[in-house]
Amino acid sequence: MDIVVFGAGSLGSLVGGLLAREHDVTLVAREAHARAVGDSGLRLEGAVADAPDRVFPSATTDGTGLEADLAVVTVKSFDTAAAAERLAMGTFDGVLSLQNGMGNEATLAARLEGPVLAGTATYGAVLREPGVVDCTGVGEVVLGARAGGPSTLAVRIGEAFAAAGLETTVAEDMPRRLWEKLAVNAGINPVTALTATENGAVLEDPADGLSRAAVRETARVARACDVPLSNREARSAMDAVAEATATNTSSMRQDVLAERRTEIDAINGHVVDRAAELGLEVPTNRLLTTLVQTWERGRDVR
Ligand code: KPL
Repeated sequence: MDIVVFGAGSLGSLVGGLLAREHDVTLVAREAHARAVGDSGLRLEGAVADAPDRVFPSATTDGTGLEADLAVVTVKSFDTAAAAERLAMGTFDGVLSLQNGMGNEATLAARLEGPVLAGTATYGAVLREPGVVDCTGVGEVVLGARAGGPSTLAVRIGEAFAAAGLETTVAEDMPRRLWEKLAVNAGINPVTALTATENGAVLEDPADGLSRAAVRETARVARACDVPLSNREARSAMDAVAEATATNTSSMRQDVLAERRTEIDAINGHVVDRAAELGLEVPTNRLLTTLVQTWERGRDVR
């Protein structure tokens, strides 16, 4: 399969690098990373079983006018609209969002003609330097039709991902899966970013109470949106991801360390906005959102 990975940061580079073991992959990346990958390939480090330590995807900084069977979108949520404008100048049989936060698929579908699938990824990944990505936790990719139900395209993409050795599930309940992943990110990302800890910290006193409250509130808002996600399911999803990626630096903490804008608006901010529309109180998500947004303002990255 010909696959373009649009947004080769940490997760995009890991997914693209793993896919390149089996498929023709093009990474759309920042200049230094694209140059390093073009010169000497992409080095895969860490918990990647059976991986050659170097793969050779193509790499470009220009995401316009590309053609492929599939575009995998891994840009930050606040860059989704800009990515969609560039993807619209290319030709793809399908587009798969593997991003954090809620609303990315709708943003893509509003601007693209072809089918847009929803996906989540719980792999831990860190881009160590241009041309080097570290897998810091084996998770899974879940993908399917964004409104739920069966999709032959999702099955085909699932087979292509599995053939490259990615842990992959094709799901027919993507709205629920997206809320479950939102709960995981709502519990892990801001807490690890604000406390400068690894993901495993949210399982322990004193951070566990804060993370669990954020997860509980998220599950409550999901249910108010007619998505069947119990508090217990959301909490065990977060616990499982935090355990599997215990030593990983969450993407939000990576953003804070690099003094970049975070995805707080599309994660906890989304919970706050939906709750306000529904007349629900989500004090923990509101507090975490306010703290991270205040940090962003202080760094002038909002
Ligand atoms: O999605 C993630 C992130 O860091 O954004 C998890 C799954 C929490 C892995 O770190």
